[in-house]
Amino acid sequence: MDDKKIFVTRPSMPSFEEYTEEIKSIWESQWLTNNGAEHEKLKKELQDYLGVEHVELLTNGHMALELSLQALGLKGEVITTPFTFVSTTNAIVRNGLKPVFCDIRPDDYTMDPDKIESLITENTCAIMPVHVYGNVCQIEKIGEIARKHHLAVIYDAAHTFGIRYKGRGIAGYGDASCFSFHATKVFNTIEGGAVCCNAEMAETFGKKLACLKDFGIVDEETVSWIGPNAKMNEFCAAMGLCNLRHVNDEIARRKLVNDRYRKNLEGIEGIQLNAVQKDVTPNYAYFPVVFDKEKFGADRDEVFAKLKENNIFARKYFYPAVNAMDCYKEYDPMETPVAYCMSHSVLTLPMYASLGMDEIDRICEVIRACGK
Ligand code: T4K
Repeated sequence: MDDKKIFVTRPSMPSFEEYTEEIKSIWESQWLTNNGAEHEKLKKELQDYLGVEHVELLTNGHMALELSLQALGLKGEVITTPFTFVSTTNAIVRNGLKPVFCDIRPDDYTMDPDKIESLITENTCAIMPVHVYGNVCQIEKIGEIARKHHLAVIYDAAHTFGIRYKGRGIAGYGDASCFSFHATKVFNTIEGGAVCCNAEMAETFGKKLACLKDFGIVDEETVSWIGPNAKMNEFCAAMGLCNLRHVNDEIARRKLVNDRYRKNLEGIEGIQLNAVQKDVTPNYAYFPVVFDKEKFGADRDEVFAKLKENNIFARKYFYPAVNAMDCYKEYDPMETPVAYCMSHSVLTLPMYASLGMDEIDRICEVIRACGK
């Protein structure tokens, strides 16, 4: 067994010198948080990079989801996917809204638009789909349904940094898109997140978000909403400014990792690799693999255990499906059978820019040895 542990991911980081150079100005200004200079600079640079008119920076991706729902002032039911990180659903429930789970597509694991309309009731107010693993949702179909039924669409875009769809930044679709800049993401600000929207939404929704993330304070004597503290601080923004300089290189190196995995695993019976989507410029955020025991000879849990024995820590993102979690026991996970099945058969393999080609070959060798 190789002694070196391989984790599902490692954060991308600038050099120590680049970061310390970036934070020098914070000592000069003694401005640590509350929309400081680094915050403002990052906001502007992200607007350009993501190709979107408004970016509101936040403490994390979860607060992006939670505050988007609050800023829209929604009431009732939100149609969402159970095949996601629990944050998506928690954001809905913590706003006093009711999640209604829609099943997913078997090839890219995103919400199945053909199953949305049957879930719409007079109480439905919004759809919250997830571009899971960086796979872009069926944007046009979801948009059409939302327009027909007057529903808001808030995308959980936590996995989708830098992705373009039909040549346009993914952040510009829907009423709002919520990003995570957590350490484990393609682009990180240590902890962080953002809500992105177009100019039209920025006027009301964007302005409200800016107040909501600061307790709902409008000015020194006016508090108009009940908000938390969800402001990104200067040290996180500085990390973002450094990482943004290298993010194209980060994605290019992830592509090499992706290609090596594909070369090793493509064509093996019983192994389904992630869909290659038309019109999408990907970011290679995750490398999900679905195992079919009948055909491959081993199930997901057996492969997971064998990898672990070899010091390779793949993860079962996303198991259990949210509607199978203890805290959501009022739901029946069998009502979304595709999500249920995927959550039992998917494994996300290690994926990060500095993962070595020899390490990928070793991971694939362990996987292949599990098969027939
Ligand atoms: N929506 C979706 C669809 C999401 O996936 C997420 C977050 C959110 C919303 C909410 O966004 P945030 O509020 O988190 O910004 C991780 C992340 O904490 C979470 O951000 C992410 N999704 C989720 C999919 O994965 P864990 O509990 O699996 O992380 P953890 O600590 O086990 O880290 C995974 C591996 O990464 C470690 O084994 C080693 C490596 N690692 C991790 C950290 C934190 C490092 O090498 N260095 C580090 O600093 O949740």
